[in-house]
Amino acid sequence: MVHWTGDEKKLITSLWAKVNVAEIGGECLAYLMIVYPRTQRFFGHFGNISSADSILANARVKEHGKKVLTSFGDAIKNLDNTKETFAKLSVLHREKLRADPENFKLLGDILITRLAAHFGKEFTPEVQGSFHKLVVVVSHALGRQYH
Ligand code: HNI
Repeated sequence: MVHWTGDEKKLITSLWAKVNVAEIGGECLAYLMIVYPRTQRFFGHFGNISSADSILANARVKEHGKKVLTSFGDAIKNLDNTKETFAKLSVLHREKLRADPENFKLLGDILITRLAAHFGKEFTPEVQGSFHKLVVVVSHALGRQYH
């Protein structure tokens, strides 16, 4: 089981309290699709995703990105319990969506870059280290039902 120090928990929750989930969530999903075009195939039913501009302007991408990042926030509320928190979603992504778990890691990396862009100096190496650990933990929890 993952162990979180009190400091890590504090760094994560205090930054997360300032995150605009709708804005950063929309950006994360849009940049995932732009930087890793192979991921676009999961979202072909979202309307116009034919260029970077259209992806960034796409309301369904924004809406779904918000949903994904809100769900990511559940991990932060349940840091000691992420496997259970994502058990159902893991099954959904495997069975219904057939999303390769590698994609969870890619989204985690994009999230780190967006947090760095929004928070600048406030995104210290300690904060970044804690978030890096978190994205790995979330990606393992979501990928768990694949094994
Ligand atoms: Ni994901 C639906 C959470 C990463 C592809 N995803 C969801 C839903 C949640 C969710 C919540 C809505 C479920 C429901 O309707 O009951 N997804 C998460 C989280 C992460 C993640 C927490 C990572 C942090 N999902 C990804 C990735 C991909 C992905 C990386 C593919 C590249 N997810 C999907 C697709 C859907 C989805 C596809 C269905 C979208 C739709 O509405 O049609």
